[in-house]
Amino acid sequence: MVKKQSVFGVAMMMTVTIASTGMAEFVIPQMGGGTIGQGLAPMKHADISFDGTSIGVHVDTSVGVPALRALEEPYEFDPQQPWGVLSDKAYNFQYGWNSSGFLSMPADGWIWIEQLSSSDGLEIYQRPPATPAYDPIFGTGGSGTRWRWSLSMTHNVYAIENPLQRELSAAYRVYIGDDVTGEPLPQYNSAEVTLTFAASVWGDFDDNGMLGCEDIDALIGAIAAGESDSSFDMNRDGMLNLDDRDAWLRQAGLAFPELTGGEPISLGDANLDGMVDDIDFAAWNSSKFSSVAEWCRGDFNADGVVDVRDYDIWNAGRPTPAAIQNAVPEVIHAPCWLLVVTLVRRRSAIVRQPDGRGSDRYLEVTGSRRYRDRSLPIVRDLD
Ligand SMILES: [Ca+2]
Ligand SMILES: [Ca+2]
Ligand SMILES: [Ca+2]
Repeated sequence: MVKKQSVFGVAMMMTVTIASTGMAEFVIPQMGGGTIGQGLAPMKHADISFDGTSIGVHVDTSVGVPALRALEEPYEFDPQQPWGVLSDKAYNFQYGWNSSGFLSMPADGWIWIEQLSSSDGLEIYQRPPATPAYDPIFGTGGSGTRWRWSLSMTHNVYAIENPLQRELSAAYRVYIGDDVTGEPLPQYNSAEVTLTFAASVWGDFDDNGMLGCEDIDALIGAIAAGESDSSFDMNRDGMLNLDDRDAWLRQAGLAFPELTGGEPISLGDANLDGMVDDIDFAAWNSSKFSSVAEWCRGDFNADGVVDVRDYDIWNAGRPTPAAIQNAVPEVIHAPCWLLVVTLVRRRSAIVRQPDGRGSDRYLEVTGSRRYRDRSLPIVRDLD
């Protein structure tokens, strides 16, 4: 795969183009997502039965949990085609609604499927034999939550743009409803089933299921080095720059709403705990004037050095800067001022020295626990 790159020197920041136009190769959706065809990703059927009174559903457990996968360069979906709705999304259509045998419908009813719940961001589009193909269903795009099944094997497609979790699911009730309206007919018994999916968390570059320092440090390092690795292109604009840093911070904020209220992680929040405070200052302080291209050690602007520009970012990100501003009456952009800051702070603070980078500086994606970094130095102002 050929990647072209060009560098625009703007101040100290580089913007690298990842892909040039005209290189895209259009493909059609494959059952396993990405370019994984049916041979590698088998069908996984939810077999539906009806005995005249009750609906039954049985999901094939011999096939593993389907994985939502996105296309990788240079492959793209033609936006002019119906399946263009899957562009930039991880997707899969291994799951299929299937009849477990001959199905005889009552005179007044038909088999309907209602989506009861689904993971945030999960989208569903119908596929043949349902028509029109790739129309949104099951609540996607404001569509109805009920869907009339044709009784023929149907593999609808599940898609998500920026997965926040490794495990996603969608729950359904399969029932006999009015042939036209889908209103449930109470004389028949329904069945419920949950379909589960695996996904890679967007921005989890080391694929450990968590968004943490390892991930944003890798991103910052790639931006600082002027790399052209498209896997870091968080906002999918074909360039690698601070917009991708900001997109990662937005994604992390969405992943940890209990810390951030769903707002982006703030600039200057070195340890990603949802607060910009002295702990983050200490991270910056322990790396200052070093060639370090790591967010969690204070390179907030991804220029490969930890310096006064990063300090300014931290300072601007503080919700209540009173303590620092009391100690530092005015900001002077010079190394000598930083020495003053350090001296003032050493007089006015108890500083526990850092013990290097820890492995536990992360926030657990699947957990709701607040994970405060213990490996970073604690700075406690006395004033
Ligand atoms: Ca990670
Ligand atoms: Ca913090
Ligand atoms: Ca910097």
